[in-house]
Amino acid sequence: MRSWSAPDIPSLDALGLGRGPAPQVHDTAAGAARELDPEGTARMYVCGITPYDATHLGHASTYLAFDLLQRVWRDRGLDVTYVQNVTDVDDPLLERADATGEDWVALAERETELFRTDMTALRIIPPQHYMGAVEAIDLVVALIGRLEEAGAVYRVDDDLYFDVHADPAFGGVSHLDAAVMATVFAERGGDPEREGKKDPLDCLLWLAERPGEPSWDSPFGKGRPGWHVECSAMALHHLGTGFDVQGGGSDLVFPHHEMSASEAQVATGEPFAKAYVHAGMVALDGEKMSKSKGNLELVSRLREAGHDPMAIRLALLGHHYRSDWEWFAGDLEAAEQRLARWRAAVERPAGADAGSLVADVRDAMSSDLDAPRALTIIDEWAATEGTDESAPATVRAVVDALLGVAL
Ligand code: 5CA
Ligand code: ZN
Repeated sequence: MRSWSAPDIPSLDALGLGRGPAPQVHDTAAGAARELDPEGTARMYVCGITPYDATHLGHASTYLAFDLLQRVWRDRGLDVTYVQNVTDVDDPLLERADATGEDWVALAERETELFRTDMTALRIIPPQHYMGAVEAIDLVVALIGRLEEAGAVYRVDDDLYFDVHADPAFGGVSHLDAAVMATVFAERGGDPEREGKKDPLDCLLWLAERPGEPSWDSPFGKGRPGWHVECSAMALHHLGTGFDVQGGGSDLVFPHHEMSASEAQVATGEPFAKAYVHAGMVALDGEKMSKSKGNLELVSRLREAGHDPMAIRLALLGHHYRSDWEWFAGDLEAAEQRLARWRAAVERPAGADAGSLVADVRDAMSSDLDAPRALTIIDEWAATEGTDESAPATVRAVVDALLGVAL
């Protein structure tokens, strides 16, 4: 499906500032930071929205984290092939459409379009391949066929399940023990209690047609894809195996990223991603911001209220991407003041020498995307007077290239 328009990204190299260092990023599977420095092109898949409600600040914060990683890679001189999905057919979407009486396709299209508008306003770099689950049905069917050949598929009634024991590396993303997996699986869309399954953790690959629900033809009968296999199929199709980063919020570590990695690994015999990178959860009123609970602060609502998207972006940048944090309206006021201070500082005819600032911001951003540290470095520069006439333009370019904030 259509992606959204890309922001301009200045090249610091072209401005004579050289190239930045390789990023060190925390890999959930390794439990440690890893250097992510591929040759030539970095390949990244980030799990996209389920479009049954509007983009909230939790979504924005997660996509911002991967936007920052792209900026570090680009500053290093790499190209980035970036893929993102839209889960445009799944239980929560169909349930919402049913509850409100809206056509599920129209609901998904409307919310996906709002998401594109929000991402554009926040200057989030778009994926080159933006693909809906509906568009990927053939890819999913082909992948399930490969899993069948590998002996990893069985039926419960007319539904198809993936046998998690077919993957010797199962558990290698989350490292959770079986009891915790069963609890989390039940909380996040799984069905550990279903009778007829070989293992409670086995996950759905193909859901046979249900009355009143959309379905597609397949060699296994009419139905629709399970959630996890959708992402395995799209990532493998666009990126192949062993791509650099599988990303998303930390609520996707298990079961989603564990299952999609296992399915891909059993089908191909190769590791799925090199690193699994997860953003922390944003809360509101003491609880994880979520469409299902309704405790949301929407990007579109803040924009409509007249807040500058660059201030929204700065407010999100004030929190390290891996931390869980709570949104307070005061964050936005503070970010608006910071934005005004920075804008005034880059409008000055001269400022303090920015030579060490460039290196320091690069160091912060390549050290597990430490945006809060980068903000402090810019704050200090903005608060200092100086006579370097080239410094304001340099700082403007650094803030744009590495933090994505247009001053
Ligand atoms: N469509 C699936 C992924 S294939 C999905 O999780 N959709 S979602 O709409 O629920 O979430 C979209 C992205 O936002 C996911 O990466 C998810 O991890 C992230 N996310 C959801 N809620 C929050 C939150 N409160 N804070 C931070 N990130 C969040
Ligand atoms: Zn996904």
